[in-house]
Amino acid sequence: MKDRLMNLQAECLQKLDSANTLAALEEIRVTYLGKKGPLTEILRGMGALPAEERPIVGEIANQVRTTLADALAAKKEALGAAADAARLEAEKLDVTAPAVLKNLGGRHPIALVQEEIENIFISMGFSVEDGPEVETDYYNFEALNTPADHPARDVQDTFYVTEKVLLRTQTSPVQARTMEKTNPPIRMICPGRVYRSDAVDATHSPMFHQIEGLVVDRGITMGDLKGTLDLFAQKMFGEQTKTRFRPHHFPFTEPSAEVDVSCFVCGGEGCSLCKGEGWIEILGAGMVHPNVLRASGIDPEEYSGFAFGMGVERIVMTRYGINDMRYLYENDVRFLRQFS
Ligand code: 2NM
Repeated sequence: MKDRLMNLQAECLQKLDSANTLAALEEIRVTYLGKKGPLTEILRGMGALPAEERPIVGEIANQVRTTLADALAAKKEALGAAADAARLEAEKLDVTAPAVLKNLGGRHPIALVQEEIENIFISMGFSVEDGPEVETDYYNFEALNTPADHPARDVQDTFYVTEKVLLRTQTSPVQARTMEKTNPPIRMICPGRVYRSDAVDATHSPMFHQIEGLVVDRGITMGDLKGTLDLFAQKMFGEQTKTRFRPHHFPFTEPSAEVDVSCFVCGGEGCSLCKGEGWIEILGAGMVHPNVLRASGIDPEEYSGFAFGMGVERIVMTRYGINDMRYLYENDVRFLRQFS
């Protein structure tokens, strides 16, 4: 009986040795240690043995069972560790390897120029504000001293949603809203989309981008306007840039001016960019009309202000020599890639 037990143990250990899957281990366990296995059979049959052999066989059988159970457990752990190692090896990846960058996008030139302009004004202490693109007639026109019979209010020029609600034609309603809710001093710009009922061509689009600025405080003069726009022009187009104010009319400012910058290509000599003029028109500006201040609850006897506005597309086109606005909206990657 002892020999049989020792043979069983040797046989089982040998099989364990060559087993290399968890399934094979389980099969070995069932075969040797299972309820129908030889070891169970021997232990069950002990009653038939002579009394003096029982404790001896019992002890050996228990030893064999312990030995085999331990060997099974050890092998199971070894197989598990090997499987873990194999999986780690198979799933290994180099997190420091450079990524494969396919068709990486870039910033749109309108966004680039808008941010550049924002940063110039932020550096002068302006805040950047925004407001709704779907506006009321009040903020878009009334509050900005634009009377009911003004051509800008014509349905030909403006997209109306209802009689009193429209797509803003300028970003100045944001300034009216800001003046209404903030006490001076105010120094702000408002970049954003505006909408006008224009047919698409090389220089027109029914949607375009504006940046308008506003400063309101005690004692603000046209000198402050000139100084601010001079500094802006220098930072935007180069240190030697000059500005030129030409008298103009806007309903929300008085006096008003169109503002040119000296040509950054020829410096004022005249070239193809400035069409021989030496100057490029980029801004409208003026001193905020007393009616505009009053409409927003600011006393024009105590405060004065200046405001200005520019079209972002026009600046992008001038800056990069783009002769057709439609390129800016077509999103052809051959065009866009040139800016990233
Ligand atoms: C321009 C030109 C001149 C302007 C005026 C105002 C406000 F709200 F203060 F009345 N905001 N922007 C303004 C003045 C805009 O754009 C060509």
